[in-house]
Amino acid sequence: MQWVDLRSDTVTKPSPAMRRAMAEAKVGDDVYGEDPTVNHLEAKVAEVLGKEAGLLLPSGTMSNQTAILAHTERGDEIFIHRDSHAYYYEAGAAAMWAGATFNLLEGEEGYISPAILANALRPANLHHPRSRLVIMENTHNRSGGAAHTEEQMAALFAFSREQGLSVHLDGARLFNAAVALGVPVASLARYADTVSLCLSKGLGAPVGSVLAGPGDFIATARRYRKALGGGMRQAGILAAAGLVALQETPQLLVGDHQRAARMTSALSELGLRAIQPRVPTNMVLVEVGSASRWAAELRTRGVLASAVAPNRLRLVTHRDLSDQDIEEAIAAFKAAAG
Ligand code: TLP
Repeated sequence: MQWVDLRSDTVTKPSPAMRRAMAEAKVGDDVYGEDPTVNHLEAKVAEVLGKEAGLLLPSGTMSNQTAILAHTERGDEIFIHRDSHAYYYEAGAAAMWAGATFNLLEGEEGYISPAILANALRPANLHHPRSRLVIMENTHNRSGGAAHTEEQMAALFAFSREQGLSVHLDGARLFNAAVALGVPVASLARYADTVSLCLSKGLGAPVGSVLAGPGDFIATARRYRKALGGGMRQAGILAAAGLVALQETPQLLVGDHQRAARMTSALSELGLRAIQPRVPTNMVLVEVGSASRWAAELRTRGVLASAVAPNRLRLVTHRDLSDQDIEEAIAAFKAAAG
C-alpha cells in the first residue's frame, strides 16, 4: 500500500541529494575530532543559530538530555512545561541520567510565561532543590506545533536570566517556527543559552540533532555525549545528509505549513474539531471520539495518523507529502466520518 504517512515529520526518507552526499562524504573518526564533515556541520549549525559551537548527536532526545546533564547537577530543579517533549516523551531520562527534579508548569500552547515561572520560584533554602534551568520548546509539539514568538521568548529569557536561571531551547522544529514567524532562526535562538536543533524532523535528514551553545558548555556536553554512548565514529556519512537538509529544506517548510492549514480547514468543514494554534506550523491536532479507533479506520484507507491522547489525533506534514497526498487524507477522513 502507498501510505500517506502523517504520523510525524520523522518519517521522511533521505532525498536523492542527501543519498549522494552521504555516499561521497569525507569522513574520519569523530571521537578524535577528525571527521571533517561532522566538524563542518557543527560549525554551520552553530553559525546559523548564532552560537559559538555545536555538537552532533544521534537524536533529539540525546541532545536534550546531554544539555540537561551539562546544565545541572544531581537534584537540581528544572522548570519545564508539563506537555514538553523533554518531560513527556523522553522515557524519564532526566531522572535516569542527570538525577534532575522537574518542576512541571502550565501555560497556553506550551509557553511558560514569566508570571507562571515567577509563581513557581522559591527562595534559596536548605529544603529546596537548587533551581538551575528553564526549558522552552519551539515549536511546541503537544500543542499542535504552536510557534512561540520572539517577544514571548525574549520575555521568558530575560526573566530567567534575572533569576539566575539558564535557558535551554528544545528547537527540534525551530526552522518551522522561524518560517511561520518570518524571522531568521538566530533571532529565536538568541533567547536561549543552548539550543537543540533536529535535522531529522521537518528538515528531513535521516538522523541527527545538533546541540549549540557557548564553547565551554559544548566541551562539557561532548564529554557527556561520550558517557551516554553517543560518540559516533565516521559520522560524516550522517552529517553530510544534515548539511544537504539545511540547504534544501527550509524553503520547503512554507509548503508543509500550507498543507497543514489546508487540512485544518477541510477537517473543520467536515465538522471535526481541528485545534488551531495562534501561529500554526506543520501539525494538526484533531479532536475525535476514540483516537485509536479513528487511527485504525484511517489506516484501512491508506492514511497513517498518531493517536496522541485518547480523543486526539495528530497529523504532521513533511517534505515527502504532496498536495495530492493531503487531498487523499482529507477524502479518507470524509469517508471515515461518514
Ligand atoms: N518527537 C517525536 C516523538 O518523540 C513524539 C515526534 O514524532 O514528534 N523534541 C521535540 C520537540 C520532538 O518533537 C522530538 C521528537 C524530540 C525532541 C526527540 O527527537 P528524537 O526522536 O530524535 O529523539
